[in-house]
Amino acid sequence: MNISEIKLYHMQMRMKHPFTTSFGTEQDRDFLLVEVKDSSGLSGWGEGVASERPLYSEEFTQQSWSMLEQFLIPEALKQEISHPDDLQYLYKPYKRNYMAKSALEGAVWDLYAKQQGKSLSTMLGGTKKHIEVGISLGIEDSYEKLLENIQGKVDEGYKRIKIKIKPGKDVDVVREVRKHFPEIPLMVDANSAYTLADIGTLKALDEFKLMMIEQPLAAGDIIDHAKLQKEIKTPVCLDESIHSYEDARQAIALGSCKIINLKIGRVGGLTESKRIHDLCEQAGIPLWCGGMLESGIGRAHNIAIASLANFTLPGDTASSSRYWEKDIIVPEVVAENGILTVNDRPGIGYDVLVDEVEKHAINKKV
Ligand code: OSB
Ligand code: MG
Repeated sequence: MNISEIKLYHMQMRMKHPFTTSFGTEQDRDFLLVEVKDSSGLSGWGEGVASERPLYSEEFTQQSWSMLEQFLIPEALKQEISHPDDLQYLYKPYKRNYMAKSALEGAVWDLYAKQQGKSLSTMLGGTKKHIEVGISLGIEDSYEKLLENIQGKVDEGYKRIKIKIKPGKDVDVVREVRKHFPEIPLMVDANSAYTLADIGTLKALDEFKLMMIEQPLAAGDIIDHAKLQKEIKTPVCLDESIHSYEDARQAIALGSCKIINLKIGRVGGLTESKRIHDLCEQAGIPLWCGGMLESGIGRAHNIAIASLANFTLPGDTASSSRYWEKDIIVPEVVAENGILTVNDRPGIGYDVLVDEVEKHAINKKV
């Protein structure tokens, strides 16, 4: 593959609304972009989805920057890469740092697809032309605000509603939501806020016909989740416990979950995402594509991976306008009645607004 230059951008973009989970509130999104160029003038783009602080996982933006600057970019420029899959082998000696690896790998995948004149979805083996999307709603101080948020998103046509929960904001909140919305496809995400000592609370959630409960127990845990899944009817979905094909294989073998939320950044890139997809397809474990409050660039990658057949549940890849006044791609991502159309233009299929990228970049490196 012809790669002539790799550029790194440290971005800061303010979201329209603050987003609160069990681990904190975020409104100023701090993330990375990687641009990989070839000598013919084509550019591939990838997004580094770590946050400013290591609250969701151990990774954070400045760490991803260092990882890319010191190790991953020099490695990619030193070796001849014939296919984006090669990066997995190149990066294997460097432990974890999946979001940093994924940022560069995603840019290389986009460039590779553009060089072949094919869409990223096609290059990854995607078959769906339309994907269903849901929405993830943060914790609110009042029921009124949460119910209003849900009503708005139901009216927009989102295919399922996910609400964040934390100890003290769980069973009563879900009961209130179900009182007003008895039939909507509903799920909860705890972002690892509970332990097995809270089994009573988690069991109490069983009565609300939830599609699933996402990551109730500790990040990385698959042992206690397996115990929990045996005690509750609601399917457990793992997010922060799955960082690789091996994690997914072990979780499935132990019965730790019935569903997996796949995030490209969390598992180190599209090549690993595809392996996990194929494993889950064979094991009968449905997937959906999670989100990390991405800009349009990360969002475009999410849409491409979600076009694979075993992404059978609505994902968190909502419209650009849910997050941003103005996204950094055109056209913006628009879910119509909860359905996204998979782009068939080359690569990620959206044009990056480089002026907008420059406007929000607080640091750059060539
Ligand atoms: O746990 O899925 C999560 C956002 C940031 C970090 C973790 C999570 C989330 C979301 C929002 O739920 C998903 C999105 O809309 O991008
Ligand atoms: Mg989650």
